[in-house]
Amino acid sequence: MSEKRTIDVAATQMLDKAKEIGFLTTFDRAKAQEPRCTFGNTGICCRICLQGPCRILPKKPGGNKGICGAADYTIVARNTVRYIAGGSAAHSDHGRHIAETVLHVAEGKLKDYQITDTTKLMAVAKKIGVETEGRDVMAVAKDVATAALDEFGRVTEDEITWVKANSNESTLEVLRKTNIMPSGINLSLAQLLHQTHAGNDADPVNIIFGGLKAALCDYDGMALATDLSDILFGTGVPVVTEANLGAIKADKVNIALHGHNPLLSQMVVKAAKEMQEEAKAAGAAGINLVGICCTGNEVLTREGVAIATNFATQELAILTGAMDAMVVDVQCIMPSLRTLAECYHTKIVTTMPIMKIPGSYHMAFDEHNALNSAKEIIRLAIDAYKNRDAAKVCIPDVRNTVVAGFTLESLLNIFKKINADAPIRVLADAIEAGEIKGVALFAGCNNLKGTHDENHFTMATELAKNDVFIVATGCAAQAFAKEGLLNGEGVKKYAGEGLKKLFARLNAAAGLTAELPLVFHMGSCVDNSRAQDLANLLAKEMGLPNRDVPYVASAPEAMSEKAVAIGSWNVALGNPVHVGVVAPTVGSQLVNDVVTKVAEDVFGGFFFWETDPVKAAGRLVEILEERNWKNAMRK
Ligand code: NFS
Ligand code: SF4
Repeated sequence: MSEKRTIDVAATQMLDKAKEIGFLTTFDRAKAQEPRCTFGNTGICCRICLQGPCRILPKKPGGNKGICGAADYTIVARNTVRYIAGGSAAHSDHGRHIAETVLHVAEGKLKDYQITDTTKLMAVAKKIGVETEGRDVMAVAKDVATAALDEFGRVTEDEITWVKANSNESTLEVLRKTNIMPSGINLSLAQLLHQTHAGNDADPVNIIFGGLKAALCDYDGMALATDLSDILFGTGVPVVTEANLGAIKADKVNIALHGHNPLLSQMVVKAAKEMQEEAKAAGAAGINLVGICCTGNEVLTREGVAIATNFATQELAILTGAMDAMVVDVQCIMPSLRTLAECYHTKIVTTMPIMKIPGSYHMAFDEHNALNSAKEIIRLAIDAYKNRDAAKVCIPDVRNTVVAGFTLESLLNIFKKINADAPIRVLADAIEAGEIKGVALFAGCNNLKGTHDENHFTMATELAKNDVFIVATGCAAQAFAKEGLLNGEGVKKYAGEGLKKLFARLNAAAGLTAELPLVFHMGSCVDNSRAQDLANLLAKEMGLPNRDVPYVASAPEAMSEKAVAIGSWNVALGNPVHVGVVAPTVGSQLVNDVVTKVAEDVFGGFFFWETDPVKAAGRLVEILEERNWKNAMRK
């Protein structure tokens, strides 16, 4: 574990403050976990049945086995794919919640939500084969939402809709041939849990393929979540805002939107607009919303809400002493928030039936009464503001300008100004001319096994220097936002000559008030589907199967089960994937070889683990160069 805690200046100030006043943060707890148990760390501890835990020494002469006889490869494969099941369940359940809401809007049951983007609705309907001609918007919305909900319960041989509709034919062929094309989400996840039950599948390759099927359900769930969120709340367009703890304002009622689902955070944004006067009546200059984690990315993309911080530093937002309420929904919310909040006036408000923290406020969010629910939360924050202790307020004066809101649509709108007929040609031309090497997606979390945000920053600047066009989502995008890579200055400081030339053309054409950023923020983690849409489009335009497109992905600080699921579908869809922490597959040479080597032969995509960010970036550049070289040779 690295001694340096973070590269984030604001976070460093807050961590010093925490030390001064004797708060233990997640950074302290991460340190206290060292040294890690090697069995767990490398994936060879099995706890799948009550006879366990069985810990395996794979190098022991004669081969070491679990009590049931499970070998290292079975145990490692089972443990790995069970991460995928968890991640896929989380993403797709989020998608289901949105789909259900769209259905209820279409049925006229919800007064506070509307169908906002009818253009996107029609585009999605066409894509998945829902009739649009001469039909009423609500009828189409109902069919699209129903199609999305059908993804969950399907138990037939039919193929899952969003994977099928979004993927290129050559990719689908591979998915079918390898028998990992899912039918229903619930079915695949249940089957995977069944497959990995004690005394069931012992074949590591078969287990991994079951895992990839579940990973495709993760992709499906997030693709429909993205589509339906855009339909409900609008498809983001470029916005200018700011990021880091300096976005918290001493003179305002501060509310952090933390978690993942836009159903709640969008309503809080709407309610806040209407309630500025109430905050003023309480003596504040108004209401200030800031985002943490992916719901923050959702409202950044659609509403321009500033980013406070990302996953690892969520506690530090409370340590500023100026956070009046933190409203959370689901996923990536540290239970420690409550303990910290107790030392301040901050109210932690949980809102979802499956996510409560003992001792915090629970205000059940009711879609039927969404705006009022949001208003109640804001009133709680205004009340808390009255109890704020000014002497405890300490907000780091650190913030960076952020230009975000780059959904695929908004990116293509910029490209369209250069090439109206085939906007994606703009990228393809730059690649084919050797001006840029390709596209890299940065996704994923923070992981305190390394220095917070360091891998993100170093890798992105290295790739930019090597003329790679960069898109980002999730906490990776938030790291870049905080570190000043989501603005035009980032281009001047870090882009290589080729990339700079492309930016000059894009800036001249874009006609935006702000210069384009070094890294294009595509949204939350479910919006990794937007990045895959970009890869698919690029593949088509360049006349290549996905496995040959100069497109790579990286999760420099992967943490969650969701990140494992995302990485895995990226591999299945043909993308090389870097992970910046050593994955718990290394306990079995066989499993590790399958996911890092054999996968490439089958899918074109593969994993590699590299904790050194300079080496990792170097390897990604090599991969892009190799793909370009092979493509040139084929011509
Ligand atoms: Ni993705 Fe986004 Fe962040 Fe990781 Fe958590 S917030 S859904 S899982 S930690 S990137
Ligand atoms: Fe041990 Fe087998 Fe049970 Fe795993 S499933 S805990 S290896 S006995």
